[in-house]
Amino acid sequence: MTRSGVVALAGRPNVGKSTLLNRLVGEKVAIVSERPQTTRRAIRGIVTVPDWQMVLVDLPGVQRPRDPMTGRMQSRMARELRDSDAALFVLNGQQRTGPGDRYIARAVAAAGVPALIAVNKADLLDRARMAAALTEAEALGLEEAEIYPGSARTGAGFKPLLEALVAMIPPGPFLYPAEERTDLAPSVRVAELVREQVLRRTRDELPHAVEVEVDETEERPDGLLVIRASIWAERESHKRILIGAGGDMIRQTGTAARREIERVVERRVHLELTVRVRKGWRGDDAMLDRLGIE
Ligand SMILES: Nc1nc2c(ncn2[C@@H]2O[C@H](COP(=O)(O)OP(=O)(O)OP(=O)(O)O)[C@@H](O)[C@H]2O)c(=O)[nH]1
Ligand SMILES: [Mg+2]
Repeated sequence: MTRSGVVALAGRPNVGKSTLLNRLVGEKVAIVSERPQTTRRAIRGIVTVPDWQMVLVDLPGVQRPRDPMTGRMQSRMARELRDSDAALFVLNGQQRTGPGDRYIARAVAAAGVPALIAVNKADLLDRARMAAALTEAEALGLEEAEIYPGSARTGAGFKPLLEALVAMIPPGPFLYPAEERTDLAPSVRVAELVREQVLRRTRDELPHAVEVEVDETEERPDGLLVIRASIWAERESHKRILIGAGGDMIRQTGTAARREIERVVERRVHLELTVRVRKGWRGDDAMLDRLGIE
């Protein structure tokens, strides 16, 4: 008899949900960056062993809605929590818990699913801060939820957490083929890898103002994969930054993204990037629909 279940990862932006997902899956499924709100879509990562399958849903970090995009990301969280078998609430042990965490704790409690709390970034905490973080986690009021300290970056504390998650999944048939690691469409996965490199090279409001879309993929007879993608910016000034002096920035972005893409598709890639401007795309429902940001 197999077991299978869906575990939703919730937490404030930047606490390390995607890093933890990638570690659990053993592959880069979700992109990671220092910028808050890196994850914009609910991304599924799948772990399969002979007798169980766990589908982890990496949810966008939650904060106060500021624009229609953030609003969509939040209602998605509530829905995904309700539809899951268990919730993993991730905290950044470096930060004190705050209103955002209490909001998420209420959403987890309202969803009525069993929950665990991971206190992440243990590698950056001294004993006193870790002790305080555990006490703050306890004070969030999810009384049934066990608390696991650890580090998604180093893997410390990861085994007991995984075992506890596995114990929460119910009997049932596998939801995805055993070899699948994610439900992301290949073109979206590629677009995300480009966006990750843009995030690493931009700051302030620019990371939030950028989206990437794959326009075309062409397989050459010699096996080369030609990918054309657009980087959407909201302003001409953003476009200039993204292209950089003499095209330096876009070239570096393209080279780094191509390497990451080649690792995932396991073949040679030629990547062509074009920076385009669409004013206010984050408030444009048609554009958000097309980009799959529900
Ligand atoms: N030192 C340390 N850094 C970590 C750890 N986990 C994640 N990070 C870093 O924290 C930053 C945010 O990580 P993400 O995995 O993108 O965080 P997230 O919760 O998915 O963020 P959003 O998608 O914005 O909600 C990145 O720079 C990670 O490398 C950890 O255990 N230790
Ligand atoms: Mg993320």
